[in-house]
Amino acid sequence: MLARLIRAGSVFANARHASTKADLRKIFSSQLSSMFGTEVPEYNNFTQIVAKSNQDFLTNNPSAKVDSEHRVLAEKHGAIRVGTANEMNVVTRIFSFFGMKPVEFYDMTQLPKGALPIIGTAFRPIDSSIETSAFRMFCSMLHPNYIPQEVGKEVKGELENRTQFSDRLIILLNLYERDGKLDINQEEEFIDEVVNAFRIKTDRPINFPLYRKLREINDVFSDIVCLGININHLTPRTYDIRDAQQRLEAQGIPMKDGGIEGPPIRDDGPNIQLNQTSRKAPGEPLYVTNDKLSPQEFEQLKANAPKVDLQKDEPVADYLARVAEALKSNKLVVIQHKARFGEIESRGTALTVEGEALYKKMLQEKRYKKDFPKTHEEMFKQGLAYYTFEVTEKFAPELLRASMYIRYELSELLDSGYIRLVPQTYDDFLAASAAGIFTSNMSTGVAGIDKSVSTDTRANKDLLEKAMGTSIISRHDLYQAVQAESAKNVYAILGIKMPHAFQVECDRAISKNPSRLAVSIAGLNVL
Ligand code: OOG
Ligand code: NI
Repeated sequence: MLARLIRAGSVFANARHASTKADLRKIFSSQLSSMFGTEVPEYNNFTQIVAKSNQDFLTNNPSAKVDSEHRVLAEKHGAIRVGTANEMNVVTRIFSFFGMKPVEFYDMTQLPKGALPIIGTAFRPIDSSIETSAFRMFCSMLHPNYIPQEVGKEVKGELENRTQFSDRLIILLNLYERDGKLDINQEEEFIDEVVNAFRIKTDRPINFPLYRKLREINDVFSDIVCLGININHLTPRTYDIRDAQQRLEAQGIPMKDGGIEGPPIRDDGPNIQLNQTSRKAPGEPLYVTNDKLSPQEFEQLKANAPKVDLQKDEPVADYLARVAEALKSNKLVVIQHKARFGEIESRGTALTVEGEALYKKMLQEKRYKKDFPKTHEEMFKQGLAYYTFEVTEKFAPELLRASMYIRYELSELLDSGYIRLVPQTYDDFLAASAAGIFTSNMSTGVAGIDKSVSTDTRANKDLLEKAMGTSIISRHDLYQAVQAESAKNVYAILGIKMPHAFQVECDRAISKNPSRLAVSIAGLNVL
């Protein structure tokens, strides 16, 4: 309802032409939130607690040196899991409508701990419209190699025959790709169709024998195959993730084991990259059956179906055996499916390739907190993190005079106070954290994936790119291009020339900027 008011009121009403990508993302994100809040009622309480933490942070830290308020308070990411290359292809095209492009490859099959049968990427804005709406979507695809042979035929049959997208959605998508836009009514309709496609499909009985085999291997597996595409979390961004976590716990919300994922949080220096944690999935009712029930039979049986609850720390095989037992005397049983949860995150500064290497090394040597540079100036001068630059109020006639003879380095301009640093926010994800989040709701005693069928990361990335019909963008190319453009810009504003080698370096970074290169999908220019 709220989303409809927003649409009717501000954004759409004034838009004579197709809306901007940022507008579309705002609407999409807000409609997904209301849908998710209706399906997972705990989510509303969860987001209110997080919002209060953010408000109090802003009251206590009015000059907080993080992203602008509108960005942090409105920002969210979602996650979906798809079952086939075809589905991956369609979601890639859907996200492109919202100006969200695949950035970075996350290979969960190759993780040393808690490997999962999935490979993924994150769809996000790759141009400056990220400042207006940074909505992102982590999307993972089931890796076909890991479908166990004994259920191979059944799983493939299930996946190939299912329809996750309505005919209307596909028609509108084709129309958009043909014309490069939709009209306002079609945009609205398209967003409704996409939100519907991302609802959980718990309104029909699930085939228990298949569900059982898959869940015993891994919950992610049974979720993808048996429940279809669904938003499994929608993560608000926090200013202070530890404060938000404490408040959630104080309200009796059970948080995941293993604490906050990502780099250790520092009180005496800028935080880097990404920190995340999540609540344990509340578990939602799922109807299972061994039979083929007609819709009428299903409706009749629903009211009296017994519920079999998962006990604390109960091995999944035992739990599912109890369900199988209950199914001997009942055609329909309600079980607990633990997939959807609540996550929170806080975002720090993006590190360069060198910065990431140094961070990793120091982390291994257990001296990151002590020894990693603690100011933005140092991080910048050592080339460890990405920045943009702003010209300060300092008056520059002497700079202009001297610049006839001297070409100033960026660090000299910084030292003399002509420019200031603005850290670039880390807009991506971390594979190890993603795995930590993925596994946090895993049942006790799952079998894990069969490593003997694994292929290397390059082959896995190729597989995902082929499915998507487009290549995955490197996060470093994006951050580097943004930094280089900003550097050129401050020299232009100050009216001075760049050192030659630095100019060449900047031009090279800018020419590699993927947001300027058309990403081609199915032969069409969709940027
Ligand atoms: C989790 C996907 C990873 C994150 O924030 O790292 C993710 C999942 O699908 O369970 O969203
Ligand atoms: Ni997430």
